[in-house]
Amino acid sequence: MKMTFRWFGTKSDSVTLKQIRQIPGMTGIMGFLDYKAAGDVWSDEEIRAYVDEVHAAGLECEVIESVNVHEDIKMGVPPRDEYIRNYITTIRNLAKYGVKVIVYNFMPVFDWLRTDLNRVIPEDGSTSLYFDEAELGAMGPLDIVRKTAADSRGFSLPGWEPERMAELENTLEQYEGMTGDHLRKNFKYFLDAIMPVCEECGVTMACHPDDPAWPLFGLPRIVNSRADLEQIALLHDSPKNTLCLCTGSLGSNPDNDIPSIIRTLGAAGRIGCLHIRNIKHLGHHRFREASHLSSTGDLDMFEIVRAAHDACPDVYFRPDHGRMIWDETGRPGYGLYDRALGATYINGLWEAIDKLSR
Ligand code: CS2
Ligand code: MN
Repeated sequence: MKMTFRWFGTKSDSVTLKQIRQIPGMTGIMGFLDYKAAGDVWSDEEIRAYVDEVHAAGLECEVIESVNVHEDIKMGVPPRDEYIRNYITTIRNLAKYGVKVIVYNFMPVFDWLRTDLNRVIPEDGSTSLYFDEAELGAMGPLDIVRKTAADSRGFSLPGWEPERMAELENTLEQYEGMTGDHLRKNFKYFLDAIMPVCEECGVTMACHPDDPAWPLFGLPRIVNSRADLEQIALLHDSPKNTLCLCTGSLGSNPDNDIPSIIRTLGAAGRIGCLHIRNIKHLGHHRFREASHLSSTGDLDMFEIVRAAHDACPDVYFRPDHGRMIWDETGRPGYGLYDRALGATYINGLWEAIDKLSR
C-alpha cells in the first residue's frame, strides 16, 4: 500500500507540500491541475512543473486525479473524437513524467454533489460535507451550482470547473432522454479508444464512482453498485481498465457491501486506487461525511482496509474528504488536519492487519 494525499498545487491549495510530507507514512500525492477545463490537453511543461515541485518536496507523484472527460464524450456527439485525441495526448504526457494511475469519472454534468459544504456536526462543532435529497428537491441545477460556489470559500472544487457550469442549461438539455445503456455505450467507445494507449505506456485508468450513488436531476448514472462496477470492468477487458474504489461515494448507498466489492474487484486486479472516507446516514438519501474512524460513521474501516490488504495489497490509498476541525479554513473537504488524522488511522489499521496476518 502507498499512502498518498490529494494536492491542488501551490497556487490553489491551503495545504503545503511540506505539511503533507510531515504526515507520518505519507509517500506521495494524488495530483491535480485544477485550472484545466475538461477536454484540454495537459501539456508537458505544466505536468513537468507540477511533478518537479512534488518531487522536490520528497514526495512521489504516481497518481493524477480528475483528468475530466468532456461532456461531448459522455454524450457521444461528434466532437468527441477530437476530445478523445486530446485525452490520449494527456495520457501520453502524464506517462512521460512517471504517472502510473489516472483517476477520472463518467458522471454526466455533475461530479460529486452536496447540498451543504459546511454543515456543523452537532456533537463536536466541526463541519463537513452534507447531502439531503429533500433540500435538493427544492432547488434546480442552477441553484445547486450557485450554492456550491458560495459554499466553497473561493476555492476551486474538483469537477465544478466554471466553464462547464456556465454551459449547464445547454448541457442538461442535450442530455434529455439519455438512458443508462446509451451512456454505457459512449463509455465503451471512450475506453476502446484509450485503452490501447494505456497498455502501450503503462498507465492504469481508475474510474471514480458516482457520488452520491444514484441518479440526480433525471441524469443517468452508471457507476453506483457492484453490478455497475463489474459491467465497467467488462466494457473493455484490460488490466488497465480499473476502478477508483471510493468508499464514501459507494457508501452513500447503504446496500453497497464495500469490503465484499473490494475483495472481488481487487482480486481481479481491477482496483487502481482507493479513496477512504466515512459516511454517517441520517435518513433516506440524507447523510453527512464523518471522520474516518469507523465508530463515527456507518462504514467499517477495519473490514475495508482488511479487504484491500488481502485482495490488492500494492494499491494506492488516500484519505478522501475530511471535516474542518481546529478552526482550519480551506477548501471544503480538503483541509489538512482531519485528512492527516485519517491517513494516520488508516496506516494504523494497516500495520495491525499486516502484522496479525503474518
Ligand atoms: C473526489 C472526486 O472529491 C472527491 O470525492 O474523490 O472529486 C474525484 O476526484 C473525481 O470524481 C475523480 O474524477
Ligand atoms: Mn473519492
